[in-house]
Order: sequence, then C-alpha cells, then structure tokens
Amino acid sequence: QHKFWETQPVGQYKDLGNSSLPEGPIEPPTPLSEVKQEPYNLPSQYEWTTCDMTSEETCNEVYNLLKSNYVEDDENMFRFNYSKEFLRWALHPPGYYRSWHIGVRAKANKKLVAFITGIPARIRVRHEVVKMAEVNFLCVHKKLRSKRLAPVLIKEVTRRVHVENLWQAAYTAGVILPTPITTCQYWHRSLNPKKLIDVGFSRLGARMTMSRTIKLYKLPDSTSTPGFRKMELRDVPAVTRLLRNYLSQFAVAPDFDENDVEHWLLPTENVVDTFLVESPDTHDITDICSFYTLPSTILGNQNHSILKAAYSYYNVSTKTPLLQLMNDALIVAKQKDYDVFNALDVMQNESFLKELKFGPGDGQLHYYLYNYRLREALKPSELGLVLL
Ligand code: MYA
Ligand code: JJ1
Repeated sequence: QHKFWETQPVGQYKDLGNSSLPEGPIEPPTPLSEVKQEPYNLPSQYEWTTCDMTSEETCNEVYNLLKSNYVEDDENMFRFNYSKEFLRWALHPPGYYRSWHIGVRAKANKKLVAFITGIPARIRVRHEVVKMAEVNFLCVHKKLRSKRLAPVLIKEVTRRVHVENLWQAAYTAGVILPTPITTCQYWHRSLNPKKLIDVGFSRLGARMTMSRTIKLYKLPDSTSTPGFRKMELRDVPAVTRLLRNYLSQFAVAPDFDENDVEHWLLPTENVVDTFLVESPDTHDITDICSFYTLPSTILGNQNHSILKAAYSYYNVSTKTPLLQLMNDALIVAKQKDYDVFNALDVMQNESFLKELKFGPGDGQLHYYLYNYRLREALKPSELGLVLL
C-alpha cells in the first residue's frame, strides 16, 4: 500500500510484466504555463528555503542535518557522514540549479529540519539520451518522521524540475518502492579487518583467528601495473573517450561529455580519486579506475567514531585486466588509510568481486526512474550508472 507513490508517474506493480505498455515517458510534458508557480503547502510551523551550498554557513547546516539524520544500516550501527567538500561537489555539476537544493526550516527558530536535492544529468536509456534530474539527499529530521513530509519534499523538487522543463528523474533508495529498474547488492572488501571486526562492521569467520584474518586481507605495499598514475586535467579528453565508449554497452548509463568528466572524475582530495594506466611506450590511456569517499559515523563504539569507506565509481579496462586494475585500486585505498572498499554488482563488477575477496553485505540498493517506463527490470550488470 503506497498512498503517495500510487499517484505518481512511476512503474506500478500492477503493470509489471505487461509487455503491451511502451518503453519511454509515462506521461507527456505539460505546457510550462501550466506548471504550478508557487511552492506546495507545508504544515504551518515550517517554511521552504533554497540552500546556497556555496555558503559556508548553509553547507554546515546541511552537513549537520545529514550527519545526525541521514541513512543508517538496518541495525542502526552506522550512519552515512558525507563531508562538506563532498556535498559541495555532488551538488555543483555543470549546469546545476540552485533552486533544486531545497530545505525546510522550522519558522520558530529557523532550524533546518528537512532537505532534498536534484542535479541535472543526461541519462541514456537504451538508444535515447534523456535529460533528467538525479534526486538525492532526501532527509527528514528524526523527530519529524512519519508525518508525510517526504511526499511534500518530493512533490516540491518535482515542481522545481518541471519549472526547468525537465520531466524525468533517476534516484536510488535502500527501501523498495514502486518499482525498481534493478536491485543491486553491496559488496565489501576489508582493508582494515581488525577495526571492522572491533566496530561490528564484519565478524570473524568460522574457524578464523584475528591473525589469519589480517593475513587473508593483506595487500602488496605498491601497485603492480606499469604506468598506473593519478588522473590529471590533461587526461580529460582521453578519459572521456574511454568512458563514453565503455558505457555505451549498458542499457542505462550517464551520457558524459568532457565537462562532466572534468567535474565527476578529476581527483578532488577526500572526495573522488581517479587513477589511470598510461601505456609506458605509446602514452595511450588504456584503463581507468575511480572511487569516491563516503565515511560513516560509527554509532556507540568506545574506540572508533569514523569508518573510512571508498566506494567503487567508474572503472574501464581495455588493456589491463579489470581484476588487476581493481587490485591496484584496493592497494591505493589501503595506502590512503581507508578501512573498507565497497562496490555494487553493477557493470562488470561481478568479474572481480569474489576473486578480490569482497563479500556480500546486508544492504541492497534499488534504482528507480521517474516518469520513464522500462518494459522489464534490468540485471545489475546491465546498469552503467552510479549515484552518490
Ligand atoms: S534515498 C535516501 C533517503 N533518506 C534516508 O533514508 C534518510 C533517513 N530517512 C529519512 O530521512 C526519512 O525516513 C525519509 C522518509 C525522508 C526517507 N524515497 O514523510 P513520511 C515514502 C522515496 O511519512 P518519513 C534518496 O535520497 C514512503 O514510501 N520515497 O516518511 C532518494 C511513503 O510513501 P507511500 C520514500 O520516514 C530519494 C512516504 O514516503 C522514501 O518521515 C528519492 C512516507 O513519508 C525514499 N527513500 O520520511 C525521492 N522513504 O505511502 C523520490 C520513504 O506512497 C524522487 N518514502 O509508500 C522522485 C523524483 C522526483 C523528481 C521528478 C522530476 C520530474
Ligand atoms: O554497510 C552495510 N553493511 C555492512 C555493515 C552491517 C552492520 C550490521 N547491519 C555489512 N558488513 C559485512 C561486511 C563483510 C566484510 C567481509 C566479507 C563479508 C562482508 O554488510 C550496508 C551495505 O551492505 N549498508 C547499509 O545498509 C547502508 C544503507 C544502504 C542503502 C543506501 C541508500 C542510499 C541512499 C540513496 O542515495
């Protein structure tokens, strides 16, 4: 029973497997003159605010709301702790709209109590490139849960996306809603097994001691691939060509141009790391691997308060085997003191997960499109999109 989602142009359960329905937009755009000009009504104690994330003060408020109220695992042991630099990066891609960074404040004390964001993206679905919003960072303060504020936030971001003449969106969630285009599994590769066990992120395997576990996850001190180095600004054209060509094989993937690649892949300290392989003889760029940094707060542990996690982002192998490339990514993440390297079973990731000693997590990530129907669900390996 989904009182809100039943009213929205999303794939409905009753239509699952009904192959007579066409792929594409569920409803047509309405004339811009018919788009509601005023924000939706909030309960009278609250007011809308547009969050200027370039302001240090506003960014701090958003950071603190998410730090205390954003996504937790199913046993409430860890909570995502996106950094301020990360939030600024995630919300300022080429062509972003400030009006899509939406907050709700309590009128009484101006405290920020809820948040939702959109950013523009071109997403290719099969042979069509569709201008969409990527919606993320939906958060309602713990004290205001279950009061139906989330549907108001979602309707308001939808309205502001419509104002810019965009009619589709992509989003992910840990919960099941009508209806996922695919469901992905989280996998985890221990880099600092002792800490992960101490904080309850993982458990000592059967018939395993701590010292055998530490040995099992040991990695070489340095990377193995000749020509493996950090990506630089001058690499943007080559990385764009490699990535565009690679992503073309997936049913749903971003349509990145050079500006997007400069924003999303060029390394930013403690936010996004990209490495590539430059052939020592030809100086061709043949392979890429990247990960982003998303720490989690460890809730209620005496000895540790932060779990430093790297999340696999976009990887392309044309010459170096993907297994070897990702092993080098693990080595640099270990050098940089990450505790764990996480990945979803998207794109070709299944080809290295087991061999590189990743294990399945207890979390799943469901991917959704708004106002765009797919005839049937995808396999995770048909998905070429990673949202932050
Ligand atoms: S996913 C991350 C979401 N955030 C968190 O999980 C943080 C911790 N939790 C919270 O802050 C709250 O529990 C939230 C719900 C805010 C999640 N996506 O207000 P309510 C539906 C979509 O009484 P609350 C991310 O950021 C629920 O099914 N809908 O509930 C992507 C129910 O509807 P229905 C969700 O717990 C977000 C209704 O809300 C989600 O106080 C993409 C209940 O509302 C969820 N994660 O607040 C948003 N969780 O009765 C959609 C619950 O029908 C974007 N619900 O089942 C759509 C595209 C928009 C743009 C379109 C442009 C064209
Ligand atoms: O991190 C996650 N799970 C961990 C910790 C589990 C703690 C108890 N619930 C986990 N650890 C096992 C690791 C082990 C290492 C050695 C090999 C075997 C495995 O499974 C999970 C993902 O698995 N994370 C979450 O549940 C966080 C929420 C995920 C949904 C995210 C929604 C995203 C919002 C959209 O933007």
